[in-house]
Amino acid sequence: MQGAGTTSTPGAAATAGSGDGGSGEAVPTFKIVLVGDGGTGKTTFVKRHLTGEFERRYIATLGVEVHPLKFYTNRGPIVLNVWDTAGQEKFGGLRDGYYIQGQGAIIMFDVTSRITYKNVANWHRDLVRVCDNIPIVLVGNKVDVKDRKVKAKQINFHRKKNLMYVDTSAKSNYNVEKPFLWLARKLTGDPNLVFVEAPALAPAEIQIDDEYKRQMEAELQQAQAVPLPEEDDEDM
Ligand SMILES: Nc1nc2c(ncn2[C@@H]2O[C@H](COP(=O)(O)OP(=O)(O)O)[C@@H](O)[C@H]2O)c(=O)[nH]1
Ligand SMILES: [Mg+2]
Repeated sequence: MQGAGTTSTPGAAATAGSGDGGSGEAVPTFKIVLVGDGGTGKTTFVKRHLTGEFERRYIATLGVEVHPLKFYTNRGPIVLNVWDTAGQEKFGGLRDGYYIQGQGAIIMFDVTSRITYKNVANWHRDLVRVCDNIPIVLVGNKVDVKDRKVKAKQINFHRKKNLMYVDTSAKSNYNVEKPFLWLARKLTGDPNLVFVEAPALAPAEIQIDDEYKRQMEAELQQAQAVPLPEEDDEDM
């Protein structure tokens, strides 16, 4: 860590009230909200990370499950408390209590369902209405499905709003740690932060072959290199 000025790092305030894991030193802890349409794979995704499964707690008044995901980084451990709904998003928006004091967010859609991508704009609007200026990752899940309906070149929302984008497959563990690595870098203000231990994950239920991964990564890279179309929100 740097000397002077560390108290004003983005994560400093978040350490208050966090557990010390028995070491006597507070582990920096951040609230991450997970949003997106029902059925996109949010719960499956957060449950891949076994440390969060172990200590998850249910907040009955809000109908929320909080998964404390612990990551070991070159800067020491950090905990991302990931908030997941009990399914309320299927019936409309979420209450402000879900978003309040969110320090980072993941907006998930399902690459096999166009409507879930269209609704990303609504989730983003609801989120930033309460959480102004927090790091947000857009996640396109279920990329293991070959009949993909939302292709890399159609995914532009993040480029207009300055979000990170990640392709994931929760069922195969593909890229499931990547959104958290990006958030951890933003929240600590250290772009060079790395995970020094691979997070413990539930065993993959399906496999994506390496050739298919390479192809997806190439398509994503190409799509990001193309200049943004001017008004393409509706023309998917
Ligand atoms: N093929 C595939 N199915 C997935 C993936 N992630 C989740 N699912 C399935 O999508 C459905 C909805 O998942 P769930 O986690 O309940 O979504 P949530 O409503 O957003 O929490 C379930 O049947 C999951 O098994 C994935 O990466 N690939
Ligand atoms: Mg769920």
